Amino acid sequence: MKRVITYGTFDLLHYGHINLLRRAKALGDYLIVALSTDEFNSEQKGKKCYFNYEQRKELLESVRYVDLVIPETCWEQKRTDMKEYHVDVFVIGEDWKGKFDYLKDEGVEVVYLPRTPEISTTQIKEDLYTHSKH
Ligand code: C2G
Repeated sequence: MKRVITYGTFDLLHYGHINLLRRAKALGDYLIVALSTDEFNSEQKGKKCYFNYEQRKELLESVRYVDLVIPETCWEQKRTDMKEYHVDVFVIGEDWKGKFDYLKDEGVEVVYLPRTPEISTTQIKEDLYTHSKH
């Protein structure tokens, strides 16, 4: 049982997120998503989410590639997560390339995947705002 983990906010869930989750799951048999809490988003990531943690969690749990959703409450939990959840592979978008190489010290394979171009939660919000003006 190869266990994969990824981390993120996943607000306004879109096909870019799904592309990431599908590829992450393909690297193993069991995919854990550490979902950024509302507090972590606002205090540490400077993100204001449209959907709250429970709503984002429910959406992710409905995705066929996702086996477990856990809270991401701080930057530092990754090392302990690798041990606690017996993780084999850490996956994240390549916008984070190099930032989590230290997890290799925990015996974990670190994989950065290409992002899906042209889609982002920020872009969706901007487009909706622009359209609402016309
Ligand atoms: N993503 C992607 N393509 C996009 C948008 C997002 O592949 N067009 C990926 C990101 O690279 C990330 C995941 O989808 O791997 C979730 O995206 P975000 O919610 O923006 O995640 P982020 O805020 O980068 O959180 O501790 C790590 C952080 O929690 C990562």
